[in-house]
Amino acid sequence: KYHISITIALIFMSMSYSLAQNPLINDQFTADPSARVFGDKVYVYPSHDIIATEGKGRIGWFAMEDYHVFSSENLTDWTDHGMIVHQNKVPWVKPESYSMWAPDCIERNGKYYFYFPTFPEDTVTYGKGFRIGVAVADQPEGPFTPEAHPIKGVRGIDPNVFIDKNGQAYLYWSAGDIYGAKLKENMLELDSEVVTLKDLPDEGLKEGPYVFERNGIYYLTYPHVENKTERLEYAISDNPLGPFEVTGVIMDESPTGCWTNHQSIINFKDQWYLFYHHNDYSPDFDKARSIRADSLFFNKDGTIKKVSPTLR
Ligand code: FUB
Repeated sequence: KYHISITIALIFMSMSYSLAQNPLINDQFTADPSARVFGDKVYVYPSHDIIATEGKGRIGWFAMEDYHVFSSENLTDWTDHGMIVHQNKVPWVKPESYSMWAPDCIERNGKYYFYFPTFPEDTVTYGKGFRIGVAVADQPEGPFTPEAHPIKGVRGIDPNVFIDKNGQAYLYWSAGDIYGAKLKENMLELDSEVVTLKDLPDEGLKEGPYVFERNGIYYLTYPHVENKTERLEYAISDNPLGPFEVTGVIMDESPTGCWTNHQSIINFKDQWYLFYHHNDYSPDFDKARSIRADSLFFNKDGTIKKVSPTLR
């Protein structure tokens, strides 16, 4: 079945060069896009989906062994800067865990901090389940040097970092609910207690936090499963750690059944954009996804207008 999926994917990919801008990357699977504006370019740090095969990941499940970073000056032409972090090159990572899930990257004082969740090798020291590591670079495209240990006090997936106007940085992540804490100036250690972000919906999985600020409003955006597939929702607050008020839907559930979605939101050249993913190139297997972007608009009161994906 997966070989058929791959064949279909390759056919779609070869057709795509003459088609529209979405999906953004056409020669490999990409998911969970974390978009950032660094200088005059947009950089996207996605997960890099591959198809698991015997001895290489868990067949029928997500499989990722590394990360690439892509940049663009116009959101149409993308440069692949190549592999920036590989599971076998991070000291604390279980070799060949194929679980390099959704990352994020942020700049502080001329350094670029790349956050990624995956499984540790030493479960006695780090426990079972996902931990979150950091790799540091002098340029957005690397080379990135991984830290020797995952971040202390953090267990979960989908790291997201937000730096407030006063310079305080925050780390967010998910583990069923969404959690947050202050980060130290060094961006490598927590600087506060971990809080469970309130008041998000009680029911259903919430993951993929992405926080941004606009006109004094802190927006916490997150995929939430209420029905069958993930819907992109948001909540607002006047404080980066909440409490938040559930405010609306950014993108409805996938009309074609892709189970996950995962977002980031940036302002580039005075236009807001939503980055997200869909399984365009793998319609029969929703763990092989492709990143997309569409314009995003706000209402006068600061609420977000729903984005309709430009699906094929
Ligand atoms: O890519 C693996 C997982 O799927 C991510 O961590 C979640 O946000 C979902 O997109």
